[in-house]
Amino acid sequence: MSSFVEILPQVLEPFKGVKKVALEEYFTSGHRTCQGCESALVMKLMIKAAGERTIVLGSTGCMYVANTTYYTTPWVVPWMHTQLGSSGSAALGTAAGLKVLMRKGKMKAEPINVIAFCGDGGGADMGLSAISATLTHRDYNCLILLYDNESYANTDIQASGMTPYGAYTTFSPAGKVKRIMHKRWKKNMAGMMAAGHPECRYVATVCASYAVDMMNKVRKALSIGGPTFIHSLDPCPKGWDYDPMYSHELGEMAIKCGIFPLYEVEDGKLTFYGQTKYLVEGRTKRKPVREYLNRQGRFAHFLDEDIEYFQAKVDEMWEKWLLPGVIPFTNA
Ligand SMILES: Cc1ncc(C[n+]2csc(CCOP(=O)(O)OP(=O)(O)O)c2C)c(N)n1
Ligand code: SF4
Ligand SMILES: [Mg+2]
Repeated sequence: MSSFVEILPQVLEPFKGVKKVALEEYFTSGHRTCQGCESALVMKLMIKAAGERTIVLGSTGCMYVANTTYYTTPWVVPWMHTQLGSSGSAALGTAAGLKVLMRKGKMKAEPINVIAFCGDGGGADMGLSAISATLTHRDYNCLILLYDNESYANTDIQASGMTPYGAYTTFSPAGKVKRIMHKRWKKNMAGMMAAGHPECRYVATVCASYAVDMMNKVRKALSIGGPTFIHSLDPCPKGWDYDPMYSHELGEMAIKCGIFPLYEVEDGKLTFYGQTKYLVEGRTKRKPVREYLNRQGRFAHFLDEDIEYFQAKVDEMWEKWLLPGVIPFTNA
């Protein structure tokens, strides 16, 4: 009989306030992301939350290319690039590989976090099937973090399945004949992962504008173990076309307008948190989406009717969905 003892995930207690956040940095200088890049902040906070016993894998995109330009890297932990659609496979394969090496006594048996990140193009479009498959394998401890800058940013801002309705991208430029080129409502990625993967014990949405909350969701996902999934909304000055100093504020506005609800689903139980919880409980009111859209050049071509359409769709998410912003069904 094997004497191998199953390695349980390390329990990472939540940071109790900003003053208690770890000081160590594992994503440091040496990258070339744009000024104000929120996705780079997500990387920094994600690995700060996870700590040094972590392997990071990442699919092609800004967080690969701009972070590991020839012979430089900001990563202080082991890091590997994986193909654009492969964050799910890389996460599962690495977690499985570690497990086998430990079982065979070829490396010290200890909890090691495995995090694979992907962009919205790589994760919500191209790599969706691999992520879905990974979330069905309960025996392997890995976290998939989708950083959503709402375009294929690295190749110069093409529309993805996560690009908001009407946004200007290089694939959907506003023209004289057609003002709105991109008419799809954004995919509901976290809701889809939570609703469709009974073996996945934890799904959360985060925004780095609420940094401590964001880090604590990463810590919780890693502590729960098994395959877990986090979706982060990341303002991108280049693709969204605004002054880089407003990244933080735009993240907050996306939440306060109700465009991106913050929630977690743990073992099938849904909890709204942060500003979204206040909205759900009626303690605050949703800000008009106009205030958010008008701050970004990618919506500069919007007329009043476009803003009204956008507002009506967000209202629908809140007023008609079975669970506000999460489950897009209505009771018959
Ligand atoms: C299979 C494949 N198709 C296309 C590309 C070209 N490519 C490299 S990065 C990228 C954009 C990825 O977008 P996303 O995943 O959203 O990450 P972001 O660049 O926005 O950070 C594309 C299309 C590629 N590397 N591999
Ligand atoms: S294009 Fe956007 S996501 Fe890419 S490095 Fe610049 S700010 Fe970050
Ligand atoms: Mg992207």
